[in-house]
Amino acid sequence: MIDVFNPATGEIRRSVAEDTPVVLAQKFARAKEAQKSWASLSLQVRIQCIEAFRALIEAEKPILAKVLTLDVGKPISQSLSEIDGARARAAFFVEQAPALLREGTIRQTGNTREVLAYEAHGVVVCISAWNYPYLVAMNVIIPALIAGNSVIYKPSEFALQTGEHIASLMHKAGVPEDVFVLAIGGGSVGRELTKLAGDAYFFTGSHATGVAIAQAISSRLVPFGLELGGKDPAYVADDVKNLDAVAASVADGCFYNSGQSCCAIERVYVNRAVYDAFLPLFLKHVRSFVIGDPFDAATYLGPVARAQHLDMLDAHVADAIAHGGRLLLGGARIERAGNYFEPTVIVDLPNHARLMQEETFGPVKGIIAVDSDEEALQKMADCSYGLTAAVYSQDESRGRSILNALDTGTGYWNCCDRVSPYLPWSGRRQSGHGATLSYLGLLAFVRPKAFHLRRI
Ligand code: TXE
Repeated sequence: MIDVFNPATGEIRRSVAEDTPVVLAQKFARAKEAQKSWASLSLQVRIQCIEAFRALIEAEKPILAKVLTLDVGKPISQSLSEIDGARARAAFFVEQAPALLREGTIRQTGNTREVLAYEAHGVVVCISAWNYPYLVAMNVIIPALIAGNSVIYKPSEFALQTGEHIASLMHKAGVPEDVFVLAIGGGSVGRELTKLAGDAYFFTGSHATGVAIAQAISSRLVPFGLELGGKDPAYVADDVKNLDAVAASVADGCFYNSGQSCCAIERVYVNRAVYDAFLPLFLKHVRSFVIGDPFDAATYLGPVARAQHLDMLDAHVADAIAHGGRLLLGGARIERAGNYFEPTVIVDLPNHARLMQEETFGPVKGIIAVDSDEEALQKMADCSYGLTAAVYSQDESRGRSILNALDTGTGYWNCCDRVSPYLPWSGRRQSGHGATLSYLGLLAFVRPKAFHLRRI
């Protein structure tokens, strides 16, 4: 059994039985069988189901947002925004699929026609996460279904009711129950899914679990995608003009969703020439964030989703201070029901402190002053993750020269913490393997088939 909590109150909402290995094997067998008929439908019919799913999400948005906030403690305004974002991602794949997946003659040479076609993998296993349950799921399940795969979808145990809603709306939209199958449970159910003969695996979660999944399936040589953590840096150069606007952007990038975003700004470097002016502006914006009941429309900072996460936040604060860090704001749990932690800002800490190296994934941030772009680059690169990096500067070439030198899948100039379905979303080093979104994120769910057709 797994207990489902309300992160804002700490109360248990319900206890849910996890799928047993036998149940999972039966679900898998049904998905394998059903995939053949799903793939034999026309692309247009599959797209129509996704369009119907999008319409249902819009129609049921208020209740879906309420459940999302109940599941993970996300402020209701951010839950509504996430659902809108999920619809936009699905719309991207609907728009792009017909042209991208169409069979085509690549070349006619002599009397031989060279043709490229795409085929579905078969059964795609999607093991998903709790921080953006809709967005993270859409990256995988929408392109997988459009491409003709069946999907076994295991939502995070911390976003279970949201996962149940996604499944029920998908079935209501016309995707057969055996084509989109919900697997219920936590890590042990995820582990069990890696033992089944999935034809492709797509995972979002921690680096450690991503490695465990890749190792578990590696002997089967099936394609897999891993969207893991990040330790995303932001650098404020000495030539920025509107320092207050930059401070507001960096503060939002740090604390949106209580910092529980893989592309949240995790660490901040500020050129010493503007450091003394930046800090009070940054603190002003952080202090303006409303902390409270996630169902209050004014709330910007709710609880963190998982109670055990508070221990890690405490540990990162303690380590930073033990290394000489100076606490400017917050630093402790908030004395109230639920998993609340004060928005916390620590300065004067070394770059090797845990807060500047390990994924904190919460409302605790470190800021370090640097004397040059070279020092900023050196400190930003000193990390085992490679998801995103941001540079704030008036000069695009100055920003690009730093971003080009950093080994990350995404670079931001004068912005941060944003994902576009039109651009690939990829992590390097400990941040992941493969790409979702963009045309790459659609082709990840098919296999190419080359035909050499000669008329004789
Ligand atoms: O991840 P887990 P959690 C990072 C972030 C966060 C940390 C832990 O730093 O603090 O990961 O989050 C399933 N085989 N990100 O605990 O444990 C599990 O049931 C197969 C960043 O959520 O990796 C859940 O469905 N599956 C990330 C999913 O894996 C297993 C978003 C993720 O769980 C499994 C989320 C196993 N051995 C967390 N163990 C991002 N990129 O945004 C667990 N699972």
